[in-house]
Amino acid sequence: MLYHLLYPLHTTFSVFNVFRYITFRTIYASLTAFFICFLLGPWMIRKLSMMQVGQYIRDDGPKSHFDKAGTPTMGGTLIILSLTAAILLWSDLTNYYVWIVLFVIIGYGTIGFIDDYLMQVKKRSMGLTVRKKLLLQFIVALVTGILVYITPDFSTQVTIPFFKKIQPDFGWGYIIFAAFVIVGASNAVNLTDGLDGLAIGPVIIAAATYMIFAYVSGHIKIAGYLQLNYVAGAGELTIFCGALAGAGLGFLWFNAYPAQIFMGDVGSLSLGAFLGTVAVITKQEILLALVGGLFVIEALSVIFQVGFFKMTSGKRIFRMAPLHHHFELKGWPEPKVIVRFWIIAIALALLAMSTLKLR
Ligand code: 57M
Repeated sequence: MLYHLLYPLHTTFSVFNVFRYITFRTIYASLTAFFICFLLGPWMIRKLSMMQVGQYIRDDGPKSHFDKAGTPTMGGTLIILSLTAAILLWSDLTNYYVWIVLFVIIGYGTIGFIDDYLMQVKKRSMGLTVRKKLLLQFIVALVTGILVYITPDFSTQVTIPFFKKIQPDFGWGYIIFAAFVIVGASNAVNLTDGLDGLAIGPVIIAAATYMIFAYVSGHIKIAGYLQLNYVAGAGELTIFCGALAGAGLGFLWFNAYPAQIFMGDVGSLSLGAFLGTVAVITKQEILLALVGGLFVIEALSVIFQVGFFKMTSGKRIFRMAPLHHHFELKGWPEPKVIVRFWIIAIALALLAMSTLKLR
């Protein structure tokens, strides 16, 4: 809105020219989202506590989690609110991709909200059934895939990291591929969200990384120079990624160990889906496995553990899956697991960024 209200004034006051720049608007969107989250956080925590929206803790998990019972959850609503407000203020609302990403966040936020809400109503640690949750996730993801596919000039070729000459064209199959990227990312972030700040830290790191990729792929000259797919309009997602990083930092303030609030499925499902969608639009779909490598490691630990558990009728590879529980049960203090996992996430994001040159 600020962009639409203030930029036209640049013909009279040249200072408003600054609103034209994506970089300027990204910084302010990020600060706006941060401050909304930071300032509303205490109010939200009080409100959720008053409404008794507290976490139920499974009794088969690590014992160190038992005293987390009652921590207010559904803090993801605050992230979504601050992110949306920052986007409405600072981005170009005529941009089609901005609306696609908003649709994804609100769609997945609603699925997560229903899940969290049912958990509260049923007063136990399970909300929607896995099957229903997956079905809803696929419906929103397929609609998103179609919306992207029908965008004029959107390429259905898939970028393979480190190999610029190999770009398989998926044709209409791209819709299904995009849906898998979005659903996979959403669930991987959800599985990671099991220790204080463990999910939001790598989400901030991934958002900051895609902020660079969105800028580059939406800039015809830089994309050409780096021999990346140019996606007209994708530059506006730089602002979105910056706002997510800002909102994430604001949330981390309260979610840092020992957490005063959890994000809930409303947060984890929507943030994961956000990353998947941005990866699709910026044409860095497969690179997400590296940018969000920590989420992939956590998801793989569950796949292997559950597979092995079923095949061997009860034997385990890890002490407990997802992987963060394994290290907790080995005796690592929670903050140590969290910070070490963040370090891995940063290293993987740097590796992913090197593909800008190493191709
Ligand atoms: C949800 N939810 C957290 C919080 C957060 C297939 C199976 C591996 C699935 C998996 C699962 O259900 N994962 C998804 C994980 C929960 O956090 C809530 O959920 C939201 C995210 N969706 O925002 O609202 C708990 O995590 C802790 N937490 C924090 N700080 C945070 O900032 O400490 C969360 C956020 C919270 C809190 O304790 O209550 C969760 O872990 O439940 N299932 C599992 O993860 C279970 N694993 C399992 O059963 N593994 C088995 C294999 C054979 C399937 C095994 O390895 O033996 C574990 N989860 C728990 N206890 N809680 C096992 C035991």
